[in-house]
Amino acid sequence: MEPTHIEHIGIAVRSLDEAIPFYENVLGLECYNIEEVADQKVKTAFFKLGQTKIELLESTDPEGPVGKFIEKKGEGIHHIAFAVKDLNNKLTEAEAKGVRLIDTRSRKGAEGLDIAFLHPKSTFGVLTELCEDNSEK
Ligand code: CMX
Repeated sequence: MEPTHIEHIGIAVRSLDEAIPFYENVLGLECYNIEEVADQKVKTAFFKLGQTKIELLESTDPEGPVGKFIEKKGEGIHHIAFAVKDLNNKLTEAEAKGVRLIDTRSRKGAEGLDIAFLHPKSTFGVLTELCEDNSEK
C-alpha cells in the first residue's frame, strides 16, 4: 500500500456542537470545515494538525454507519484513514492479499477526496479507510 501519511482519524460523537469546543478550547485546534456527507449519513467537522486531520462524525440517521456504531459501542475512534496513491490499484492489491473490501472501487468522500473502506473484520478490528486527493490532477 505504501501510505504516505495518516490522512485523518475519524471520531464518532453524539453531537458536533458538544464535541467541537473540546478540540477548539482545550486542544486549541481550529475547526476549518463543517460538511454534511449525505451519502454516508453523517455531518463532519475537520481540524488540521500537521499533515493529519481529525474528523468528528455526527450521525444524521440512526441506521447509518456512525449511528449504528454509537448505538453499539458509544462515542470513540471510528476509523483511521491512510493517504495512498493509485487508490483503485491498491484496492485490487489488498483484495488479492485476502483483505475484505467494503468498497471495491473508490467513491467521493468528505473534502472531495476519493475514498474506500476495508472491513474491520479483516483489519484487526479497526475500520480502515484509504484515500487519495485527486483534486489537482
Ligand atoms: N470499527 C470497528 N468495528 C466496527 C466498526 C468500526 N467503525 N463498525 C462496525 N464494526 C464491527 C461491528 O461491531 C460488528 O462486529 P461484531 O460482529 O463482532 O459485533 C462488525 O463490525 C459488523 O458490524 P455490523 O453491525 O454487522 O455491520 P454494520 O452494518 O454496522 O457495518 C461496516 C459495519 C464497517 C461494514 C459499515 O459501518 C461500513 O460500511 N462502514 C464504511 C462507511 C463508513 O463508516 N462511513 C462513515 C464515515 C464516512 C466519512 O468518513 O465521511
